[in-house]
Amino acid sequence: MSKILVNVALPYANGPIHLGHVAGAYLNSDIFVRFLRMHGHEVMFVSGSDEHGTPATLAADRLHISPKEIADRYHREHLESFTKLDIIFDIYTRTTYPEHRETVAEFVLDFQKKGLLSEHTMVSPFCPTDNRFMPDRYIEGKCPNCGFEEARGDQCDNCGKLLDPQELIQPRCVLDGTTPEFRETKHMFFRLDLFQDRLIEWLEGKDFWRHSVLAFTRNFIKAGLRERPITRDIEWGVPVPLKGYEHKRIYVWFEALLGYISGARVLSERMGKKDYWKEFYFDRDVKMYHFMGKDNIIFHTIIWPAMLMGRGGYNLPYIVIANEFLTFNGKQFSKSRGIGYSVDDILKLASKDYVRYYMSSIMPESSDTDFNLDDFQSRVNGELIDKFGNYIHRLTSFIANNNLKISSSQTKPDETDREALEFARERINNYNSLLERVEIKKALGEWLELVKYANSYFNNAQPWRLVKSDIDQCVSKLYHSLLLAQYCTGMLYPFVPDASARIMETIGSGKYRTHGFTSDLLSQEGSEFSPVKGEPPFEKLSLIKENPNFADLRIGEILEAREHPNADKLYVLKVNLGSSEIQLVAGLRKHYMADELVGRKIVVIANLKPTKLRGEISQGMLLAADDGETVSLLSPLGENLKAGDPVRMGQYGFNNSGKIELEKLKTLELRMETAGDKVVATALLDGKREEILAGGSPVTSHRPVKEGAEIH
Ligand code: B3M
Ligand code: ZN
Repeated sequence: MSKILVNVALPYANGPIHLGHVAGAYLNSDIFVRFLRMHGHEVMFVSGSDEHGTPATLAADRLHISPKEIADRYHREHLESFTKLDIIFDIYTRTTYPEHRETVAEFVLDFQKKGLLSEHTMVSPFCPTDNRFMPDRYIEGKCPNCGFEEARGDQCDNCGKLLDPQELIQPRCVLDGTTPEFRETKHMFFRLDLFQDRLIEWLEGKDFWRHSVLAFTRNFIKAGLRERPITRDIEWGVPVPLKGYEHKRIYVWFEALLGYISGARVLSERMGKKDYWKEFYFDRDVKMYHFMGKDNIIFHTIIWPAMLMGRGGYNLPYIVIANEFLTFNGKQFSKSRGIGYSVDDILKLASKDYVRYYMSSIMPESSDTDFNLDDFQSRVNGELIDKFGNYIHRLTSFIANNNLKISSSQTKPDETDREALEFARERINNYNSLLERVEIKKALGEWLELVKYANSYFNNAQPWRLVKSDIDQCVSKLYHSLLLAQYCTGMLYPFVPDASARIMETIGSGKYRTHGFTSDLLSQEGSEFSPVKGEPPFEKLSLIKENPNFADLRIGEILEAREHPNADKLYVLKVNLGSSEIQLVAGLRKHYMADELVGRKIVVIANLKPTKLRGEISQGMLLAADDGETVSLLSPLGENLKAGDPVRMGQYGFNNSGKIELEKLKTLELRMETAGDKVVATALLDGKREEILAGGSPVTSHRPVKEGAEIH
């Protein structure tokens, strides 16, 4: 038993938490922490909101509100989203806390005293339109390294290279498109160059890290470490405690890292043990784990340890664990680009247990992995429910239906039972050593192996026969089946805590009743069972429900638009539906020029019975919003959408392939509604408003229309 510090990257409080974040750092760290606590370790689990920096100001500038409002809103929402997923930190701190400013000031002043800071004049982008210096992130352009067109002034999202805005080819201001001037300004620099040798030496003991993290870090250092500016010409941020820097702020990364320390301090104060955090940072036996997505590696493997070395006396990270990316249809999750699900969106479709289970099973540990609704449904139904849930249900109902009392004192293990216990012991030992190395996916694989084994143990034992022929033998087999159930449930706990607690109640585990999930998995102490008969522990996951209107909504791409020969309000459109092309007649001539239509992605009802409109055949219908003044086509967000992709209404999709009459659609009530900061398309289904979703993201209109606008 030891003290372990688990720090998870502080997400920017600038937009909703999505499944990409969850898979990147938050779910795996929560699983790890639950696992550690199960083994009796004293863990401090820290994360929080990274509130400063241009991610927050950019979001604020776009919405015309203050960065503080953005940060307040998303801090609250993030904490709610994590809580809803049973991701529970000991402290979810904020970088706007006074304790954080104090910590930052202490570090900066100490670095200055030690000669670890130096002042230089640098050239920064200055926007002549706004008459101010622009943060690096406000400048975009072409990446000099990989040619990506939308590289940001601080880093290229495509190849990961850290950049200076001057390095961008054809830089432009993201707010108004102006080409920035580059002007001189003074800044304080951190002497990262002084740490080159010490970092190399420190990394020598780190061969147990994931290869990708270590190799990336070593290459970065090999290229030579340079001093890095740690101040910025902005207003929103942590003040710089140095003379002449009253109007500047600390660079967001430099202070956000210190959020781990200030968060631990805030937690200690809240616990009434002011110096508790020091035990974690100064006691040499404590291991410090860091979790993050792969785009945060360099900050945690180079800058952060250098800062701790510079300050002196602090523990250095024990391990830095960076996951790869979760993708959605092959693209990186991004709420702002409309790719994938936010936590709140996915929880409308599936329970937290199912989300945690599926995300664990596809955790992007060694390569990017793809999130897919159909895979989600089949893993949960096939593994968690059919294999595990059914096992528990068959076992407990059999015992209850036959009124059996199961007691360990009555059991006489035979060869098969000893084999079963040995098999379980091996699985659990593997599971333990995998989770110690934070190998989530493989550890879950060990669980699944044991679940399958338990099923065949139970089937082979045939208790329904023994109950008639040999009751002692029957009870003994059931006892061992319950023991296997207890092992499986205990192993599942870090992944799916809520359901595991319920199932421990169902099997009536005495061990669980006294220890909860805090005792060694293999210990059989207290393993008596009083199972209760109940409902099956899980309900089948059905992500896609039949839409009661039977409308098959799809993404269409307009290939051609020509004027209807016999009607001056109508166009005849040729629309690509992926696997087919159809012709549509649409009354859009008053609202769109033909060339505005061509190439546009739209939402189409693709399964209408064809009709003729003034002599031209129409094989479907497109959706447009009309608020009385503006008519706008619905426009699915997300550049990754392809023609033919299904469009869902909440979790309602289309499973059937029949054609429907126009008449049938009379019941489909569609309307534009406000959701967050957007006006999005919705449908009324089973008495509830459901968002119309393409690729998991809401469908909007490309011209602004008012809330309440009807959709035709
Ligand atoms: N906020 C980056 C991110 O959210 C950054 C992490 C800070 S950890 C100190 O991806
Ligand atoms: Zn690049």
